[in-house]
Amino acid sequence: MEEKILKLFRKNEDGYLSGEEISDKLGVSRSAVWKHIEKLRGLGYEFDAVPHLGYRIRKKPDKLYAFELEAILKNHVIGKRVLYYDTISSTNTTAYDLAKKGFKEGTTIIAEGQSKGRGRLAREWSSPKQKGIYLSIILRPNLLPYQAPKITLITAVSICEAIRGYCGAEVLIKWPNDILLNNKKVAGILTEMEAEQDSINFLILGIGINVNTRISELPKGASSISEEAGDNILRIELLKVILETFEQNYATFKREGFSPFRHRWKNLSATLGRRVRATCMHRKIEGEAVDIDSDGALKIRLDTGFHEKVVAGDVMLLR
Ligand code: BT5
Repeated sequence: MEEKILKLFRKNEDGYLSGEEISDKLGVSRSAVWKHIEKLRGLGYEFDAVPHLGYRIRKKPDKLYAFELEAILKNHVIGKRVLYYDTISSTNTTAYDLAKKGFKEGTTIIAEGQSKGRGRLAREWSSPKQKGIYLSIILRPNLLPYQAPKITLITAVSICEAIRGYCGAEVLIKWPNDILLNNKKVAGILTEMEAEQDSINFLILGIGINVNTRISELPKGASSISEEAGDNILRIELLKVILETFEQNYATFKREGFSPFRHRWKNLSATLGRRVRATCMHRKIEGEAVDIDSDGALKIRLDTGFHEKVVAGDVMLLR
């Protein structure tokens, strides 16, 4: 019922709606309308209530409520179904459990905060409540397991394109999964999957973005879009743009593979042309990052002149 009331207000953007109109349109009593308005107040909506005119929404809460997102999202697959949580341990863990139960491709788990947000290799992901965007998407791509890293790369491209389009911040990608702004990490991607030897059952795409987070709430070397780009950002609007950009890119990827993204990734790269130290399974490889190949592996030119490819791992930018 609260969602229906919000829908009525959405149709009537600047005007007032009287309790009577709402009760007529929704077929409930005036006192029921009042109770639902109180419930919405509890969710953070602020109303002006003027005698003879009725109610008007003065302010919406800065929340990523599923029903608010669904009302503005133009997607067909990604985020078609959204599960919203105030705080959970990790959206990736919840998404994994739901994927095992058969939830469809595109199902998106969103949380305002995470108590055990994860990075790769069991690292921690700081997830201050209501400051960032923490989400996981269930994907069921028809790929071989070794091709999964490409999903991380097209996601990185999508996040950069969305942030640049939405607020102009010049974010770049540090291979494989970091999004940097002014050389500081503002977002990360965690891709996990359940796979057989020759097929992926499902893949969980986890995305964490520091949007309005203060530097003091983040680990060293991290920052947020608002800290670097100035303004306080409407998280739900940015989230919409990210999901819409990803849906388009994921559809292109399914049709045409990674090749349309390779040059876009290179244009957004903070890695290529830099001297790097890559750590891959305890091995350290140092040299100049010169390219990514058609599978998304990073090509490094060693000081000896030979090249090595790194398929997975961490990269430190040296100069
Ligand atoms: C990542 O790992 O960058 C992947 C982060 C994915 C987070 C999302 S949030 C939604 C979903 N649910 C989850 O539980 N996770 C995903 P990695 O490359 O391993 O980087 C981890 C390192 O980044 C940590 O060891 C810290 O040094 C640093 N870090 C931790 N929290 C950070 C933050 N909020 N912003 C920037 N850096 C952070």
